[in-house]
Amino acid sequence: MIVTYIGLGSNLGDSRQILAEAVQKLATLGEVKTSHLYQSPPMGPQDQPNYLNAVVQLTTNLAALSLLDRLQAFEQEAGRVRLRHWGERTLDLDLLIYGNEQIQNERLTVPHVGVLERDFVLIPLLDIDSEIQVNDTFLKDLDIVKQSTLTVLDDSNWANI
Ligand code: A4P
Ligand code: MG
Repeated sequence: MIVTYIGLGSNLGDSRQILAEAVQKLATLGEVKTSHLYQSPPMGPQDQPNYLNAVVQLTTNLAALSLLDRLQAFEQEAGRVRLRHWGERTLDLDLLIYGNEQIQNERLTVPHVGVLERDFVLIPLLDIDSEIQVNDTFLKDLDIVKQSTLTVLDDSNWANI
């Protein structure tokens, strides 16, 4: 079994519902743990709504590319349309971390390029594992974590799992 982390984001449609459904779909692939749910200002074009973001820890025996296939299928099922780079979307599922593996091929870069730079990824990752490291860096020690612009939306069991 491999411990993986998936980043969830949405800023179109009923984002809260869309993310809760995504967690339930991820739970069909293995054991899941969820972060809190956050609201974050958009990275990229500013003329788009705020995002809801969360991270799920998924322990699974799926191979990385098979997992990516499932994530992309879940995005499509959520009616994903991709309008522009870093632009609005109903559901974005990014494979952030796959065990300790470094993966580099035409479909997949893992750890995900944004992990160390995005507070909306780092803060929820730290909810799940406060000692988590990527490339020998303790995520809790990064400056961006201390200057976060995120708002926690809910401390309860938002994904209903
Ligand atoms: N791909 C490569 N590596 C990975 C990986 N680790 N996980 C490839 C998932 N996919 C990976 O993905 C394009 C291709 O990346 C896929 O075909 C896959 O083979 P995509 O989902 O179509 O596009 P994308 O990369 O998600 O879009 P884009 O526009 O590059 O954006 P990002 O980097 O995902 O960022 N602001 C806030 N506050 N919160 C957000 O969640 N998200 C974005 C999107 C922008 N601003 C945001 C947020
Ligand atoms: Mg993506």
